[in-house]
Amino acid sequence: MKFEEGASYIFTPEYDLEGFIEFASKEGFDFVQLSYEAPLKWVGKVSKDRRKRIRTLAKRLGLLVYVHSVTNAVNVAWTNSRIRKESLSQIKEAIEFTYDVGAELLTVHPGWKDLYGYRYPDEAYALAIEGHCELAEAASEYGIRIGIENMPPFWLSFCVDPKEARAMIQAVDRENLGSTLDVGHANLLGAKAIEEFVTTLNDKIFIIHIHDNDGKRDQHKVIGEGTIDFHQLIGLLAQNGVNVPLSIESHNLKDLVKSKKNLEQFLLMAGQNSLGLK
Ligand SMILES: [Mn+2]
Repeated sequence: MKFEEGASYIFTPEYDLEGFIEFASKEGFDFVQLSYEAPLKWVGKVSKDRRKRIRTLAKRLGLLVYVHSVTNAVNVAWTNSRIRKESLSQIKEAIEFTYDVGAELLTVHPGWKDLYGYRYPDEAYALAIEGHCELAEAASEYGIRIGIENMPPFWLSFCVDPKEARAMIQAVDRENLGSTLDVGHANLLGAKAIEEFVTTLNDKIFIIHIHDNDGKRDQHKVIGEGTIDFHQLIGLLAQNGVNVPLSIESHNLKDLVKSKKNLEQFLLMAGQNSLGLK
């Protein structure tokens, strides 16, 4: 099994999309995950022409592209209906951006309970499901899949543990909607959680976000510098036939390069253990 390895750049104040694509190509990544953060100046303002140039550049360099949707202040479960409408509209813009840059998979967040959602969690959950159905339908018109990401166990987010993640995907029940499995977030639930996610979600996992942490905080550390057992993770993926892109999420380019090197060591080790990996 050969996994695609990708670079994803998060929490960065500057966002040079073309430069990032060139960096990823130079460092031998198979794909890039671009973040669409509409309210900020860089991505939301990317013209149609520039999107086309990005698509052409990635194609010329042989890189696949995946997209992470706007997340800041965006919530499919807002109980304030006008703000919720704006959230859905920004995620739909992200779907269009995904299409324009030649990608076919968009990661979104599951939504969370706001002030009233906290008091009426069933109603908030119903809003989240209805919102994801609407988004899945909008995405299917572009031939795009949506992965709902599992979140760290903080705040009031939906889709934190494997059962919740599976239940949300089943409730939406659209072929083009599945899971973005973030193993760093999963690790915050305990050592067994990653395994439970892989076995529970299985063929509904569309892409994996990969980074490390100490099991307590969502640190986005370099792979191998936290408590995640990557050797075990790769074995699990192979045993379950989950051959999906591995998107390394780092704070900076240096960490991305280090993480890639370490990930390749883990892949190599797993291969040596006769799990059929290459
Ligand atoms: Mn993530």
